[in-house]
Amino acid sequence: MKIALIGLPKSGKTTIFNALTKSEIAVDKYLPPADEENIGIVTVYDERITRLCEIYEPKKVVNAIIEFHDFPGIFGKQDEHPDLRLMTNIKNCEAFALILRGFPDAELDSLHGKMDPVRNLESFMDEMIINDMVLVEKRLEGIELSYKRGVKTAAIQIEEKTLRMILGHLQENKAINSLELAPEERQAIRGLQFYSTKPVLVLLNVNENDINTPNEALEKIRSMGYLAEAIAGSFEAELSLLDEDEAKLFMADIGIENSITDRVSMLSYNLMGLISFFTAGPKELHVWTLRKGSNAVTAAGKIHSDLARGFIRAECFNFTDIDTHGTEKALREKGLFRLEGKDYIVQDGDILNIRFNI
Ligand SMILES: Nc1nc2c(ncn2[C@@H]2O[C@H](COP(=O)(O)OP(=O)(O)OP(=O)(O)O)[C@@H](O)[C@H]2O)c(=O)[nH]1
Ligand SMILES: [Mg+2]
Repeated sequence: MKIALIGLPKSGKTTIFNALTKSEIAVDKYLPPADEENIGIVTVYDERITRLCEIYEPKKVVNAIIEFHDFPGIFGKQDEHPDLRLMTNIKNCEAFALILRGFPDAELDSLHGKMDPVRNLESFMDEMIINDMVLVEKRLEGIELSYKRGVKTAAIQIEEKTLRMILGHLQENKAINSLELAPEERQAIRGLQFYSTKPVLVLLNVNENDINTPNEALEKIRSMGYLAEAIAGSFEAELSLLDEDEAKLFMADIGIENSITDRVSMLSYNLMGLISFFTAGPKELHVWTLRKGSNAVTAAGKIHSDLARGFIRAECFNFTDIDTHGTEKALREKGLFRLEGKDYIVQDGDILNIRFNI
């Protein structure tokens, strides 16, 4: 999964990227925006892995990962030419973590505008929506041209209808992700890359002494329907360079239990409606990521397309059962070792063994 860290200039994106990925990329108030995005890969922590390793003693563990892409502050600068390559890279990410400045700094106020997280969020979303509108309008012009040339297939007509509906929605200043689209409409626009289709996690970057005080802006942002959390960016970046025990002491001081990486990973899973399932054996324990509500065939397809194609059934039990009873043998004896068909909805923590035939 790729998550783009984006936001207005100097909101603390790189600081938070450093904290998330234990990197030490230079941050400075006066640095011009970088030319490139920074990329870092983190392992998604799952406490169930330790227990599963005790039970299966696998030779190898394959964890779920998240790729964080830290983009320079290229938004909020309508006067300049946008860097199209960076904008495309942003759209190639599956979700956005939008970093808002929530720490006071008089110099940054005068250089980049007053600290006002709610307004910054609104202007940021406006910019996403305007960019999407431009894209829709360009594509509609292209479709008009095709019509003039006599190309008027059913597919292109569905696309036009869908785009007009999207345009109306955007003109009401609403993000595309709040619009219900039928599968064929979704299919019709799959070639176009929008901003406002992406799920957005809002991270309000505050000073460490503000992390536990009620934050009006954060509450307001949540009431607007966003998944939002306050993060003490600079403090977390310093913590990420300490060893784990030392970091824990400082975290306890301000009442944080989990590392920033674990918290943001968990929020990202919630944001995108993701769950984990496992395949487990003496050779390998593998954590797989799946959209909540997916069936056993979709899960099988995550492992290999052959498993989805030749799916017969899934041998299945949940982590909580093997955690309690210790062995697969005990689960069979207790009747907790299930055989599930194609339509079985995979649950978080399921351990699956796909039977297939091709
Ligand atoms: N006081 C305080 N300063 C911060 C915090 N987070 C970032 N800063 C400072 O804000 C400035 C900008 O931080 P960066 O992380 O480079 O911000 P950015 O969003 O990556 O900046 P661009 O990529 O240039 O848009 C630096 O001087 C940081 O030290 C914070 O939580 N508190
Ligand atoms: Mg940066």
